Amino acid sequence: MQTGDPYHGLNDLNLRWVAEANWTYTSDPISGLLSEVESTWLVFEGLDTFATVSFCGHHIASTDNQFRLYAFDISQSLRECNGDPVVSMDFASAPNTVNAIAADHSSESWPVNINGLFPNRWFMRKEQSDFGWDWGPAFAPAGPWKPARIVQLQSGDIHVINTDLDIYRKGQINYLPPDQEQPWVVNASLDFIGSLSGTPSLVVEITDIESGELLTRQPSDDITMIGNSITGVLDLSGITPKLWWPSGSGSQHLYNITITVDDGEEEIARVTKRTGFRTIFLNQRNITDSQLAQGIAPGAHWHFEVNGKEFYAKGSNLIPVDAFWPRVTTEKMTRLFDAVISGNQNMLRVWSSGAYLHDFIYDLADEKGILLWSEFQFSDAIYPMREEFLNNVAEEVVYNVRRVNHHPSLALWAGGNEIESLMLPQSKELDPDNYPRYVEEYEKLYISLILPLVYENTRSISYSPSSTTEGYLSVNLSAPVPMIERYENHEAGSYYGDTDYYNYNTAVAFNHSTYPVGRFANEFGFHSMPSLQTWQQALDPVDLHFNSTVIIRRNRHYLPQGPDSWDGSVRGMGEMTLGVENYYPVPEKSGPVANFSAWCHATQLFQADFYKSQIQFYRRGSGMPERQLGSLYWQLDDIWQAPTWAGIEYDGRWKVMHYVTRDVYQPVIVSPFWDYATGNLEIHVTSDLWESTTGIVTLNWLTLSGDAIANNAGTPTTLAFNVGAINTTRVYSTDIQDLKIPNLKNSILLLFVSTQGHRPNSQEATTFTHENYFTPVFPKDQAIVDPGLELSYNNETGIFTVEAKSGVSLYTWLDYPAGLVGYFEENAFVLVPGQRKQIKFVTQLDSEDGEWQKKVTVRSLWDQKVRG
Ligand code: BMA
Repeated sequence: MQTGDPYHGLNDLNLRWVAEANWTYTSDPISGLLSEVESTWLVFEGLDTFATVSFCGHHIASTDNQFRLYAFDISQSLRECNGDPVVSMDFASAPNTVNAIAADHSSESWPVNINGLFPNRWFMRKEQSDFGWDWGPAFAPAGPWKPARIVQLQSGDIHVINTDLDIYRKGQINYLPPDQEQPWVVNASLDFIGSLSGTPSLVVEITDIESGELLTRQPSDDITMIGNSITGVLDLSGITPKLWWPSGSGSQHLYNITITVDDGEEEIARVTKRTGFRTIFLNQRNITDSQLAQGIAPGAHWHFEVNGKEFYAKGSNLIPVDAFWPRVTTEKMTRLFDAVISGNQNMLRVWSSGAYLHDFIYDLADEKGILLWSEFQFSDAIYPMREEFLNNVAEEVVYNVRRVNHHPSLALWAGGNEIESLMLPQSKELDPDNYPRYVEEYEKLYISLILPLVYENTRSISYSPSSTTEGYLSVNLSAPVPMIERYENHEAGSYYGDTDYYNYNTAVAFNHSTYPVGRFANEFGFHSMPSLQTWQQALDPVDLHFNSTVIIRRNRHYLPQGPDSWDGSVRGMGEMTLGVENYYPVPEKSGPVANFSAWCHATQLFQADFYKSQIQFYRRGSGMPERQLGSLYWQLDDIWQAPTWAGIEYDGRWKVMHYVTRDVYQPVIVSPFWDYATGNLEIHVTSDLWESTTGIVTLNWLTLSGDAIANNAGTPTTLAFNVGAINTTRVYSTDIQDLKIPNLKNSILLLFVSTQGHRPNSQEATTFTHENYFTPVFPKDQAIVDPGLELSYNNETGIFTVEAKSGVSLYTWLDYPAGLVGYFEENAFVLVPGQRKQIKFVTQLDSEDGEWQKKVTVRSLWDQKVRG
């Protein structure tokens, strides 16, 4: 990376002048435009954000919303233009513009808004993290961020600028479970520019992409025209398309739907959208009596159902993959989504406030079977209530709901990030007198305004006003506030809504009683350092030490309140350090870079163990009274090279965490639950298969030299179990003190589960296995020995073999050099003497010299500990 690259060193701070300047973009002179047309249009799919557009020197319009499509009639300007016209776009500095708006609307202020590095982000409809977030830089880019085009139309021509394809079960209503016995309905709606004359007809043709067969071709006999939209509805009674399923529960069957519009004389519009048939429903209904009788705690559900089937949502939160969207290529997204799929994830929460994702990203998710819980771009702030602001939001909501509605990967619309769960409680605490006003404003924006806009434009997608809520009490679409949120109306012993949990007191990280018990975990996590290789992309060698100024300033947790206050970042560095010191041997390498690398890795060990502990806990909840049905950790990916919550570093390299979450997101897992205060140890098998299965858990106690502990320390060596569909069973419970372990520090329990079953929607019997382990002391207290690790590579088979010659290898870690991106099929594992582990590397991007295999290294906890 060049030192001038915006991602180098402290450039995001040094380049603030770029964000504070105004920028003009101009086109080349445009030749070839026709003069004999009825109308000429300038169509912008995305202008970021405060733009003034001119054409041939004529002012055309000013815009103020990054997330809208704008179409301007420039017919008059073209007629008056001499020569080839030029399109010019003046972008005003977003930081300066919002400061001016804030000053102008000085009466509008709120007690809780969280600033980025630039203040006042809530006054703009622009990616909120562009002003800095606790994982990202503050570049506040400006410019056309999506394609633009000129459209010329003859009389009677139309040009489609947006399509809303809604596929649902007949009678489906957003907040009620769809009836899977009903036929599918296709509602196809086209938004256009130009003028439609005559009596239009609309035909829908559905083709199976895999077989190429035509499923149906039908004219709609139910056509409506409202403004510049034409809508046709079709009932697919008698037609049974193959269903689309998320990854892990079936195939991703896709269809092309072509909509043609005819004006009575000729075809005037044709649009093809690739889509799929599925229902996806967020069930927030009350727990029924029969569910209570099954042992589910009272309250309300909070889980997803696909095609009428309850399933366990496994995944993470997606943040913008780059501060500059043009760098977000199909190749980069394919690598990331491949890592999601191989990470055993089926759902991503597309966090706001980033940007509404491009269609090509939804397309990839459609292909791979990744459900995308999508959100409107509001986050950790209270937003203005001025009418023009709300009108602007309404346009943005309608455009984006319609634009992405045909994607089967679309799973949910949520109003924004942490507004109800964080902003409302905080404003109540800080300004109790005005709390009713904040609630009213919350409801006005996210419920009275946005909810009906969602429901009017899609019947297939559920809506929740905020990412984390306690669910709703009632829905009444004719009421001024159509959804009454539950807020604090709780009954003791009942569970409602989804959970969001962060705890930076690392002393309690492995105390399960500190984790939230709820129906669905939509955010939880802890930050760690990226690897040395990733740091080297962005930092000068002199800055490669743990608390270097550059690293501290690239640590935005806690978010600096302005570019000169870094106390929070120092605190964030301290939290990572304590996470290591509390539980792991502290690295003491003699070389400064080796020591730095070992420290970075150690922070990743803590992060990975913390996520593992929580994911096991949440998944176990599927068989507990809370009937917990989802785990989406914070966060999947990185926007740049920095200490963050990500499991995948900026260029695609996996941290320890992504390997570990991949492991505990397998369909059937065995996991230990240790209450270190009481000594209680429980072993559970958790399965998210849709059928009950039986199997065996094997327990094997060893010393850290790899010798068997006599009588298996008093535990059985095998345990038979039966686990229900999407459920958990406790297979063993004991007190550590009752076990016969000569030296707790020198012991490890290896767990292995094996069961036969079927993946959802599959006839094929599959053997599911999972390995796990438990040690009765934390790693820093373990009497670890040198495992004598040996690594070899076979050129012909492309397989690495790892062996531990002299002891148990904990956190065995294969590391690959800079210059390529990919992942080992297994990593961060336990290896016992005598075991030979054979591992392949999946190459995703190789810009290396082809000799990288020789530079692969292996290390374990032992190497973290010893000098060297
Ligand atoms: C939550 C998220 C993000 C944030 C993360 C880490 O608040 O919704 O806004 O980046 O935690 O602090």
